[in-house]
Amino acid sequence: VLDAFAKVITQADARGEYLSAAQLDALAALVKDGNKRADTVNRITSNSSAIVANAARALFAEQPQLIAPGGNAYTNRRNAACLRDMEIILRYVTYAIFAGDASVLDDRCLNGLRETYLALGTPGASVAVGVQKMKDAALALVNDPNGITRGDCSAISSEVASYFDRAAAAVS
Ligand code: PEB
Repeated sequence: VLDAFAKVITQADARGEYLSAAQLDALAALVKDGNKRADTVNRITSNSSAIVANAARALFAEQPQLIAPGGNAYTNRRNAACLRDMEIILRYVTYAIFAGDASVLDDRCLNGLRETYLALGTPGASVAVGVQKMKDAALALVNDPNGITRGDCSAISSEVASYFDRAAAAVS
């Protein structure tokens, strides 16, 4: 598991070089905007249950065959497994946001997930739709101007979006 600092240090060390000016600038920007990152993780974390439940409800409304008899989320056991999977993915996305690096998401959640779903017969494309719905909800929270100092959240928003997109691409 790497964070944004460990990532550039590992890369520089592999070449036996000092950190470059561009790398130092990028890390300084990360520190400067650290409160945006922490607020983002806090907002998503404290709304995680609603994010997961609303995304699953919307997914099942769009793809009712999933919860119809014979569907992949039919029966309480499979429905619970589905909600749990979405919760796990969201949790690793929040770790990646806080670390400023996707490696924790890749290594501990997405690696082998496509193969797992193939083996289970779980439709990965449907999981990806659920992940995209969680992304929309998370971005709405990140960009909600209520109760927070207003600022430019475009960089953190696109970074947040990229982790959800990465998860969706890994299973679809
Ligand atoms: C991945 N998901 C399931 C299983 C595993 C994962 C390993 C099999 C074991 C089990 O049932 O618990 N586990 C999960 C994950 C990590 C992990 C992400 C990362 C660290 O350790 N079914 C649908 C929807 C979708 C879904 C499209 C959006 O119709 C998910 C939710 N995952 C789903 C279902 C099962 C499952 C298992 C229904 C149960 C499948 C079955 O037993 O038939």
